[in-house]
Amino acid sequence: MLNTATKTEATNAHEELTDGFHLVIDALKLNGLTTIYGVPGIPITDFGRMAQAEGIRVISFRHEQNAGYAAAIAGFLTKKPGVCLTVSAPGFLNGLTALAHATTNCFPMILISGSSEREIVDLQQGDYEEMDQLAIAKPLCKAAFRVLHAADIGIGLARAIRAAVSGRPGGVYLDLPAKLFGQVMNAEAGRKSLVKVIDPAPAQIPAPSAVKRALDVLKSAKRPLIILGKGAAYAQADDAIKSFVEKSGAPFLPMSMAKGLLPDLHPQCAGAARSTVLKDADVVMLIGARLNWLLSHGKGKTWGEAPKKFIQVDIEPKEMDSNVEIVAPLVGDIGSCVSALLDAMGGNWPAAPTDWLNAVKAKREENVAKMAPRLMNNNSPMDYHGALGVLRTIIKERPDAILVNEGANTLDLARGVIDMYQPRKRLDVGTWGVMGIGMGSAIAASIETGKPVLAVEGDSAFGFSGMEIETICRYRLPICVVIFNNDGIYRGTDVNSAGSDPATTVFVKGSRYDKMMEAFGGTGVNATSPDELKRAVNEAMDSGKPTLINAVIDPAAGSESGRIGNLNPQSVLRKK
Ligand SMILES: Cc1ncc(C[n+]2csc(CCOP(=O)(O)OP(=O)(O)O)c2C)c(N)n1
Ligand SMILES: [Mg+2]
Repeated sequence: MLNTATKTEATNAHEELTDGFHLVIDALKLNGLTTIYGVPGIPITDFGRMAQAEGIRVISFRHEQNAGYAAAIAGFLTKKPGVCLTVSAPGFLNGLTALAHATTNCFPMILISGSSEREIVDLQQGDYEEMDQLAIAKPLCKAAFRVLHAADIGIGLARAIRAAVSGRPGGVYLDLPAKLFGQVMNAEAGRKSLVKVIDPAPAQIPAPSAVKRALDVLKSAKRPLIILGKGAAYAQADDAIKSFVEKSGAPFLPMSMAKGLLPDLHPQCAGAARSTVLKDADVVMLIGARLNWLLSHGKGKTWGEAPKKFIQVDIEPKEMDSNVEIVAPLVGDIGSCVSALLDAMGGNWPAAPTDWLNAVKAKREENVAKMAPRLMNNNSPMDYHGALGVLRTIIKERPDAILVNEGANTLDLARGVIDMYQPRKRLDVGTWGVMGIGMGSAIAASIETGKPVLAVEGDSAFGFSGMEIETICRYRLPICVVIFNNDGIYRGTDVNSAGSDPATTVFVKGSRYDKMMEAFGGTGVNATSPDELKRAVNEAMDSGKPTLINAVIDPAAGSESGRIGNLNPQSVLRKK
């Protein structure tokens, strides 16, 4: 509904007017976009105030990049575009990394940035925060639009929403020049100009022949494997996916953010036998997962010698054959595809071959048994396994909590150790392995779901968004941040052999990140053993109070680049 109370009096006695500010607000509300993540300033300060006054939740951050990451993950969690709001040039650029991240990860997001005077920008006459933002945004997002007339705000936002969520979701840039906000027009005409987007992400039904082809290949498998990607988690087709996986009887492997779609302790889960199933499977069905670097492009050593057939379920036809031949492409939205597969499987789908299931089970049990004692150590200072063993139990006891996770060792080891039990509860660095998503993701997860959040952060990773702990305290969010403090990036033991400057990967030794939290009125705890860590996290999760725990980790415990050290370039020349 348009808020008529705020409309200016007409010069023409009876005409009721509205303006750009209110049309943007009304257009957002009409489309159910009721949360904005951003940083205020010219030309959007008043817009933020007015939006707040009219019932939109405006979460004000300390840096646009974190607001952007919040919007991106809000899109993943809700299937509605997360909205990030920034000022022009520098604010816009700060938000752009997150927009590109959203696009890369297929999260729907709209970056709305105020921009400077078009006439001055286009003649490059040096306006306040002058920049041709639309041109810069274009290559980094799915679509980019600029609105010049108040009467086009409705259609502009409609285009942005549809572009963000339809087909393969992604980031959209919406450029709103300063002058637009102050433009006035007849209120009734304004009301009529708004567009409520109908069916913004239409179902894309797969062809029955493609469904049959996929099932024929799956049925022919001696060693089938299903890989679930975060596209499958995004789809919110949880029940259908679970039924399909169970009916197929095949082992499944969840990618990082698909963990919990089916519980990690499900008898078919092959998470703890990853290398075995990738090497030995003969038919691999990808559901909302891409054959990018995270899956070694579907070829090479990781995938072993055994010939493989790939089935791929994805909404984007261009994804097929991106790296290897896909013998059964199934193009459509994940929900429709999985339902169609289930229907076409009928009532007597054959069980998966027992020798394969037994082989996977044996490997899984062997790996779990190997890991178990390491997770129970109570060493001080802690190693990763001792600390993660505690957090693993805490998530088991609190399966509806959301886990945010970033770092190198802190990420790779937590992903392997902490089992997830429910869909969309694990939020992490995504396709790029980007550091900095931590506090933005934690804040959005809390705001969007109302659930408690546990953020497990490397000390380096945390530094990218650390100032947002003030935001967490300001909004009193039930977020517990645990910093795995090993004095540096990967390890805290590096030495610079050539001079007095510290090595590039080390930080101040013995830092007390918990004291930062106390500065903003939150709870800070220094934990030096798994027992202390356990007590502190449980207290934080029980109280719901913003808490930061400095978990002291042995600086020698980690390894270079965590699990992906092999991606570091090597030269035949000796390392200096
Ligand atoms: C935006 C960005 N900058 C830099 C990197 C490179 N990088 C990868 S992991 C990492 C930090 C790892 O250290 P930490 O978070 O302390 O985790 P640890 O391995 O020490 O547990 C960095 C800087 C990145 N991935 N993303
Ligand atoms: Mg570290």
